[in-house]
Amino acid sequence: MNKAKYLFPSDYMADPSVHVFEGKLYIYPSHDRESGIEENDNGDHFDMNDYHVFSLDDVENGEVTDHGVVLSVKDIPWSGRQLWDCDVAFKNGKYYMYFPLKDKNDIFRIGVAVSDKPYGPFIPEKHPMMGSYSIDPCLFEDNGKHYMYFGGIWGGQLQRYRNNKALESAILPADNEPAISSKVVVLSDDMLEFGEEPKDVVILDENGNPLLHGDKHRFFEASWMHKYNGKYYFSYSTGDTHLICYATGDNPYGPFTFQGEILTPVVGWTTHHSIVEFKGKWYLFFHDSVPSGGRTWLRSMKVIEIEYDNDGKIKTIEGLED
Ligand code: FUB
Repeated sequence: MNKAKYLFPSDYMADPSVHVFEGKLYIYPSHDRESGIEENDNGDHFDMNDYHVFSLDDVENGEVTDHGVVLSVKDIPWSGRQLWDCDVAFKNGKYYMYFPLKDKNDIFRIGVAVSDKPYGPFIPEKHPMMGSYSIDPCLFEDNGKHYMYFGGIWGGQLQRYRNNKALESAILPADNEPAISSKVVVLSDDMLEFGEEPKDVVILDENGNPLLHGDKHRFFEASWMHKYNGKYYFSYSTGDTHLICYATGDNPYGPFTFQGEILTPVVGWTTHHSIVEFKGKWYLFFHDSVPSGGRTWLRSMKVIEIEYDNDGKIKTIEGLED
């Protein structure tokens, strides 16, 4: 499969987080909609208010099943607005959906909702996770522990925090200062809270120095973690430079060394992905805004196979801008 294909042409879905549960691929996307809010740097135009779940049992020939609405803003007791990129983890017979949502003070928090099935419905907890902030949770299981990677700058509000504490006012670094990092945290045994203080996911260049804020490859949002041949691959979006990049490390906390670009810019401002192995092949799930004529808040899910070389380097996918 060397050509990207759209997964669900009949509605706008973005930020696909994909896992294998019960032998099938389950896709947990954001559900884009036209709410009439004008585009701005705060991302107010991404005004989503529910999630659907999708499944498929064969990427190349399978039918995509839409399991319908599994969680809505109106059912979340602490909700303000904007359900952004979610993800799901499995433990001891239960599925846990993690979602970023602005609370009633317009601050992004991360919430949890629980189901007995991978396809929901998911029942939200009464409060957001204690100490949670920012957006884009990604769940990764390794040696029996569940890790959450999260965070995003600009509209994702990560620049409002340092060392897990809210600042008096947001600070983006200067271009020659180290970039703001994604965060990683082990979850508590019951999966409902952080099990420790979140730590920085530091990305180093080939000389061992942290990537700088002015680097076009620095972290912006859309954290994803996967493991290939015993190595940990941290991948992410560079936001305003529109790339999906990756860095590798020896353990889930890093540090990670920058390796390269996985996906060059697609149509639409955002780019966001997940990487998963299924039936012996590796796939990149992502989105673009081609079907909506470039409207960046109306995105469509796609999938393409990825390839590694003998050194474990991922071959860059380019030329999907049209
Ligand atoms: O879908 C809303 C936001 O757009 C996501 O949380 C970001 O990663 C970007 O894709």
